Amino acid sequence: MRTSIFLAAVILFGGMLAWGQAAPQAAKAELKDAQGQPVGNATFTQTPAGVEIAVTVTHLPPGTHGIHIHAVGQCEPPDFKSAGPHFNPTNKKHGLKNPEGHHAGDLRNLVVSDDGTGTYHAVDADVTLAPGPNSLLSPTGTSLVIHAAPDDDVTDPSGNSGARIACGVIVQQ
Ligand SMILES: [Cu+2]
Repeated sequence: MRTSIFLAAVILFGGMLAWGQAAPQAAKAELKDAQGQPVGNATFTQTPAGVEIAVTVTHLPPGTHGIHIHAVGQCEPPDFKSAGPHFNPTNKKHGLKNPEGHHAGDLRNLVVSDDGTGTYHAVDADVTLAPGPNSLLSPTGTSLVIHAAPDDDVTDPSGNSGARIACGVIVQQ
């Protein structure tokens, strides 16, 4: 009896240790434009409510831009097609306002001021930094992509947000 309690405690403690090691708490992405120039960075922090995303950008066209998490951790300029479609592990339709949505990688728009700078903050409840299907740190990776035009939050699968103008691979910090 005493041995089995001891064993249970060892297994529980070992499991907690393994979980602690396996669950990253932070990630980052360095954003570059189609010419390969740095245009900002993003941090991703695990919280109980989801992944908190903080983005700072510079040297981008003023206005409203679609911003999403895309399904592949590759940012090959100039078109960044290598980043794949929106991160969508649950096979939903695109758009935060789409009744059949939304992609886990869908985010509300980023606003860039007249001087080309912008800051952005969001919490994405549909993704995690921990292992699993919704992980931003999956084996194929994920990336953060900024588009030329605003996301209309309904058009599947892209939000009609135009060309990809900046991209950064999301990596564990
Ligand atoms: Cu996108």
